[in-house]
Amino acid sequence: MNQKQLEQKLTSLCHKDLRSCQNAELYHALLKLTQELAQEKEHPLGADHKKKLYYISAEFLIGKLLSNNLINLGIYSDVKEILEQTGHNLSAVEELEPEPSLGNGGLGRLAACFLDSIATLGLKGDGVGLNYHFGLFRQKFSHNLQQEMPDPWLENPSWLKKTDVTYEIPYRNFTLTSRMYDVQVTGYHNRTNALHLFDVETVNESLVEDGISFDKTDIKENLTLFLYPDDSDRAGRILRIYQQYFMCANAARLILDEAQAKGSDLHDLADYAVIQINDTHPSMIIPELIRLLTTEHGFEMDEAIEIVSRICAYTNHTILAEALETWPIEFFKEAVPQLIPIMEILDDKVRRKYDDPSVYLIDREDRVHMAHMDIHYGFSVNGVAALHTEILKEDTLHNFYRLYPEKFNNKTNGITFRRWLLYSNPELSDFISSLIGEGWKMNADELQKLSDPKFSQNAKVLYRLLSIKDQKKNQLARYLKEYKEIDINPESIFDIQVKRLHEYKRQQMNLLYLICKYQEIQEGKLPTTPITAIFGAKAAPAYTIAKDIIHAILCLEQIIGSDSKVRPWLNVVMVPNYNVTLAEKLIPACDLSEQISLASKEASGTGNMKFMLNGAVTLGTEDGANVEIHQLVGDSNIYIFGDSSQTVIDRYREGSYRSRDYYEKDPIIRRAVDFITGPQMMAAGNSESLKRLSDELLNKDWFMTFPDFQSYLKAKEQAFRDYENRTAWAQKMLINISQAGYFSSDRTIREYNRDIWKLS
Ligand code: 26Q
Repeated sequence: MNQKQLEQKLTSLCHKDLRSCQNAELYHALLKLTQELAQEKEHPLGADHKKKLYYISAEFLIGKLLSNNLINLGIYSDVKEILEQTGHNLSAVEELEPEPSLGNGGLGRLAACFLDSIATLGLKGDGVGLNYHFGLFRQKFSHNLQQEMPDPWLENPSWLKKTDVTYEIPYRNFTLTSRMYDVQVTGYHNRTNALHLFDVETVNESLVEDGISFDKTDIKENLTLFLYPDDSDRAGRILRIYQQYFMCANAARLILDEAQAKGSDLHDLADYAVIQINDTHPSMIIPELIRLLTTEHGFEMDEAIEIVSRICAYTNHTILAEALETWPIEFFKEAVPQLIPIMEILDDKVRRKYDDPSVYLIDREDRVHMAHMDIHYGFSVNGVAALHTEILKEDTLHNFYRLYPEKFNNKTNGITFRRWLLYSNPELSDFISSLIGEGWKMNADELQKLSDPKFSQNAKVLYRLLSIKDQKKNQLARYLKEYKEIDINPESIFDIQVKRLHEYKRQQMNLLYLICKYQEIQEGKLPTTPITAIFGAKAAPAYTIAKDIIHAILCLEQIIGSDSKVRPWLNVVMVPNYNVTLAEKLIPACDLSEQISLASKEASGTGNMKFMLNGAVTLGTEDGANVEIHQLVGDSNIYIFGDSSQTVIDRYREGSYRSRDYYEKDPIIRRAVDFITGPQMMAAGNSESLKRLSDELLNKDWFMTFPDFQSYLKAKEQAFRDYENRTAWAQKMLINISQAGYFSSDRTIREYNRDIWKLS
């Protein structure tokens, strides 16, 4: 469709001249247009390839879809121009689109990037998940505390299309009728796949009371209300089982139906389907498929197990003990007793074969280890970055690796460059294309051409790179002012840490640094260039210490904000409601990317890749994919600090760490920690919360901020010094961009397909 035709089509969808349209009318027309164009690229069932991938995930953090779809359909610039010519502005139209927050962080965003790459590579693969009505909560700050509010995203019209597919999903004492809703997944200049989100028609949104609390007892009415309902009590935890089973039972029926529709007799299911289990949340797909094959399709148990084991592959995203799902068997008894005999058979087979209780499915306390089921009864186990996979093999899952070395493989994460560069940073995209042509958009490795000395030694290129960064910093400053009433100085260094709030990610270490900096500036030691430290993070509603960390950051923000001497030199900003939409604006504007998790704890990280691609320089530990970033860019283009993962793992094993020793010996640490409960903070905040945080650091500090602190300080100061040499800094930026091609999710998906899915 050329620009003229597009304009005519939009006019007919609006039923009036575009000039007289409101933004809401334009948004609805664009939504319809996009859906029609995307539909033309759908491939009917069975028309092309026989085998299909089902990517099952409790989270799909897809972000807003309008611009992404326009880009993938190749009409973004035409639409933008049409709007401008008729007196409108695409950004203003985008503001009307609600962001579906159907995920919480990296795992959900990864699933969304993967769907984009699967479609872009022309592979037949759909996502399967749940249609949460409220997704993750909307975050507000009041009195320096996080408040959680529901975040509705479903409206009419929406990207979600009702389908005719419905199933009867059995629970212990009732049955729910499900319905499948589809969101189109457009590939970049390629096919359209689907994200299938299942829902129950009986959900009752009016159950939501004050904030995000609701009555957890009536499953029919609350099943898909929220992503991660508060699981601090038993009812909340059982609700998660109901949700997970709902996702898996629907997925299982869909997979069997589609295979049969394509001619499978189910004995040959492996020729028609492969399932990627995204962390353990969808693990019930294994016993449910076995159950359906044996009870409804007449299979013998052994053959059913064999068939299912040949199609399921499991991805592990974490080594943190508390995130490895184990559920008391009584929860299953209460919600889905039909799975228990199957899981007992699966456990029994393991016990007969292996004399090692650490690999059993059901432990002595009658808890089911979901990951164990995936590893025994799946054909592939992958970690999400090289270091993470090594730690799984050598440490966390070592006893499984000894049994099944052939199942283990690494798939280093990636990100879609369509959203994280083409869309979020068109200025940089266009500049890259002007230097090396457009080929990098299809083949990200071509970015390496940017490391040619003819660019890295070229003053004009470096100057332009810096001026694009300035432009993005100015755009961010304007946006924060207009939409969040936050003032930041675009001439300052933008030092950014945005990610879920978790102690292992160590926002508290950044906080301690900023306290030191504040104290230094007060004493007259000024930085050469002012610093803006930006945080964005949501804390799980029941995670007390995470909320204490947010509280302390907000208190510091307030203290510095009212200190006229320090304020021009240091600004601490915690942006509320960090989400995909904000990430798209923050990341391109960043100078220094904080990736400071305790080595061994961050499985991969994907924010680190987005920052690098946009020309930020990383300040990070040798953790997750930082290790691979470091290898690619070399020592002089990254700031690495802190203890190695081996040192950390050994220190945990010895149990030798005492944070108080560091506090007593190191006056800098002592002064910063004392500040948390000092008079200024106490006046700004809540003494109980501040005291709890300080006690946690002094008596536990489980994620070892103190041992890394001096090394963090040194590396960060070095980065700020280096920033002053603008040419040298621009060279670091360029090298980072040039090496980012490896982190395209197209590369990751090619590897999944080559080693695991084997789709044609
Ligand atoms: C577990 C049990 C009960 C309730 C909830 C959970 C739960 C929920 C979400 C456990 C884990 C998650 C999310 C994990 C996650 O986002 N992991 C991140 O995955 C990214 C993609 O692979 C990695 O880059 C990050 O390093 C990893 O932290």
